[in-house]
Amino acid sequence: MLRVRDALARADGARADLDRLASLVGEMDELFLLVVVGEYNSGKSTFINALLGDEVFAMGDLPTTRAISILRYGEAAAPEAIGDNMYLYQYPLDLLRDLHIVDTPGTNSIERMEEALTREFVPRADLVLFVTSLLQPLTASELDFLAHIREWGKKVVFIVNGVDRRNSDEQIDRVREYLTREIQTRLGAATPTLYFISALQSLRMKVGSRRGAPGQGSSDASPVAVAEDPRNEYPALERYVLKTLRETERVRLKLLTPLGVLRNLLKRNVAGLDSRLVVVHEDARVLRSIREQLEAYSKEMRTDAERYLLEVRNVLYEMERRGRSWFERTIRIGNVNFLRNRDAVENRFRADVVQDAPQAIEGVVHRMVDWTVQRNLKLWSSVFAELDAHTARLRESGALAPHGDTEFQYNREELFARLREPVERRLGEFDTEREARQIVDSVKEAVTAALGVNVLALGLGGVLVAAFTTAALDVTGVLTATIFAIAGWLIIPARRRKLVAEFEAKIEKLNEDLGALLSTKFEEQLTRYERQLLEVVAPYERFLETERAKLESGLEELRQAEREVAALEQRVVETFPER
Ligand SMILES: Nc1nc2c(ncn2[C@@H]2O[C@H](COP(=O)(O)OP(=O)(O)O)[C@@H](O)[C@H]2O)c(=O)[nH]1
Ligand SMILES: [Mg+2]
Repeated sequence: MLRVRDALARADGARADLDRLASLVGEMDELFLLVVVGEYNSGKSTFINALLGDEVFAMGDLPTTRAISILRYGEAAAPEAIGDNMYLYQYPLDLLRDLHIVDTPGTNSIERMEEALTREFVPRADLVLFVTSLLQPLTASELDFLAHIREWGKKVVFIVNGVDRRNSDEQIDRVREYLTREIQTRLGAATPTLYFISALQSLRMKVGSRRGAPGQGSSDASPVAVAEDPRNEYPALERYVLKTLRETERVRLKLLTPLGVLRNLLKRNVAGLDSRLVVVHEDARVLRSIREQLEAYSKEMRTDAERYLLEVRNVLYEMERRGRSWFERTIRIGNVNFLRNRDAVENRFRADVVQDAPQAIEGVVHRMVDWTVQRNLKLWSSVFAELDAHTARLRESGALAPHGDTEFQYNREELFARLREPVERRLGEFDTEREARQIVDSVKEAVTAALGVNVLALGLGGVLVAAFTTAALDVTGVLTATIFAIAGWLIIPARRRKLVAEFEAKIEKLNEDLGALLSTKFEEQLTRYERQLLEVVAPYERFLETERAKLESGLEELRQAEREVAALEQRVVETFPER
């Protein structure tokens, strides 16, 4: 029991069950509890009074017993309240030295609270005496209550009260047959033990015989023959309680009580943990799907980035091609005057070679960034939709309802709120234009720094124009310097070849640098996007992982305990066979 309690505490078991286990340990030290249940007015109090041979409990036509009444050995005294809705009665009857008798509020009265009291008390019973009436044997509510008792694995002895009200002896036989059949089929129980009695008759007889024999006072109540009615089985029932029960049955039942409670509790909790595990798997599936979406997004973005970078490379390639033919055409002896004019050369180079390459590249970068940002927005939207749908499903299935008295429900609800909130916030704050502008600006800054452009140029395009012109200037600078070299005239074709080669190298480097830079920047941005989403999801993933581990080890412990309980029950039954 202690082990199960600990395992249950670790797995966030229901508080009520933890309390139940804690008190169960204490209850094992207590005397055998004989608990009398039945609908109100079925004669429970009268029966107990008959056992005592005295009118200790109030009897009446209305629901009279409002609280659990525990009767134990002691000098007769006024009942004493011991806790909510529980009273302690004392009576000097020898039988009570070995067991306590409990009178319960009747079931099926309009006071549902009273029935609840009795229901809650059932697990403590070592033996349940179920009082029903001959005139109305086994009502629907009785059957329901019996099912509840059965859940706790209690032994039940049936008392069919009021045989004095029978029309004929056959009626008793018919009811016996009926009850045996119904209890067997409806509750799947073994042949029930039934006693047909008249509690009232027997009480009267015993009280009468006592009065007739003064001096016996409050010693043990001796069985009294109710000779008047041979169909009143009260004497047999009394023998069962006073003798059989006190001798061997008591030990067997007393040992089976905590085992039955454990069995019931384990069964429910195993089912509970199982369904929580299903829930955890369900949540984990949603998170996995979010991760998959993120992965798909990243993969798609990387593929698209390559395509965009290829476009950039093509622009540069075209420029390189134009440059080559430009050099072929321009570096000629006939162009000496033009070549001397540095500004003219620069302008012509810009017009003929650079052309709109910077704008084209800027355009590609813009498209690429816009696409990335747009798709990121879409990713967050679909994550949100996924969470939303999941939450709706949970709510529909009642999983988020605050019914659970365990930590688990609370955590789940809270974590879901925590998971939704940043997603919702991100979506609310999503400004695709601003975000794109920021990324393009950071690309621009990086290009400025990497290509050593010293300009106050506006926009990425301007920076690129400056970068290309610098590259060209370097080349034409060399050109103008060499053009006046003394031997220059003679070696122009060779010089031209060298210049073209230098230009090509420059462009190639520019191409490489720009490509590397763009893909680094892009990768940075993508990683930032991935991190943003993972930061939201990761805590919940960790929670689910802990929860899963906790549930699985809890389940294993509880299942092991179930096997041990079954083995113990087997041992008790074998050691103390039923008579
Ligand atoms: N005729 C008859 N009346 C009974 C019998 N047992 C109890 N009663 C009456 O039924 C009423 C309810 O009995 P009581 O013991 O208070 O029922 P409880 O509500 O189950 O405790 C009382 O008026 C009793 O006198 C019985 O065997 N025969
Ligand atoms: Mg009563």
